[in-house]
Amino acid sequence: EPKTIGQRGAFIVIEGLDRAGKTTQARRLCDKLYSEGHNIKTLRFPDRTSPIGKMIDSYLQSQTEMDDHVIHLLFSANRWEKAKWIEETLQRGYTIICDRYYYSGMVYSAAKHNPSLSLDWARAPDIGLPRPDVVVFLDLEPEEAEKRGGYGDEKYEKKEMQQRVRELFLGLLKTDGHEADMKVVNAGESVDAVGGRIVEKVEETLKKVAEGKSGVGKV
Ligand code: 2DT
Repeated sequence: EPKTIGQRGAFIVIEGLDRAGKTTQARRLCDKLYSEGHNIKTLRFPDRTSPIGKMIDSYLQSQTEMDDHVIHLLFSANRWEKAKWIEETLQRGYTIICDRYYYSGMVYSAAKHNPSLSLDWARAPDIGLPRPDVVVFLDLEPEEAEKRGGYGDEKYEKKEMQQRVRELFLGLLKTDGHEADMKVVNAGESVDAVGGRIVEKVEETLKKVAEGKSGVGKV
């Protein structure tokens, strides 16, 4: 019998740097929770399938140029397209495992050093989105990422950019927003070890949600 009947699901976000293993770990977590009887849905941002997602994809592949603010707002709009679905799906008892969310939105845009695009400016359009119950940040040193075969060809996959993104992610932990609640996991270890750490963080959260101690909040 599914564990989640009559109870809302948990909203779990996996964040991190390129090459940190987010996609692999999200899939593993999905399999594990599913085998334990949870109802699961997965999600990833950017969701490149919608019309806005296709514009984002074209930008990331350097086929379209866009002002930094414009692409930022498209990434945010791409989340708003899914906001209602996220809320309804959680209420229906599904736990959602989401690969990237607005934390990536804030830090990748702020990492561009555009003087009119601060971290605060970057956060604003995401205010009001469903707030995750837990965010696991997979941290990886850029040197380690390079050892894993280097970066791909997309827009942000350059060493200096990744370095700034990492500093900004780690900086979020020291702010007074709830971004500071991210759980950091060292992604430099083996797939199994990292997976085990993620499960620890997630189980704590599932317990809180089951006990009604984690409200469905807003960003
Ligand atoms: P993937 O490689 O995970 O598909 O990400 N990004 C992502 C942003 O700049 N802003 C956002 O809001 C999100 C969700 C991170 C593609 C790239 O898009 C970046 C890497």
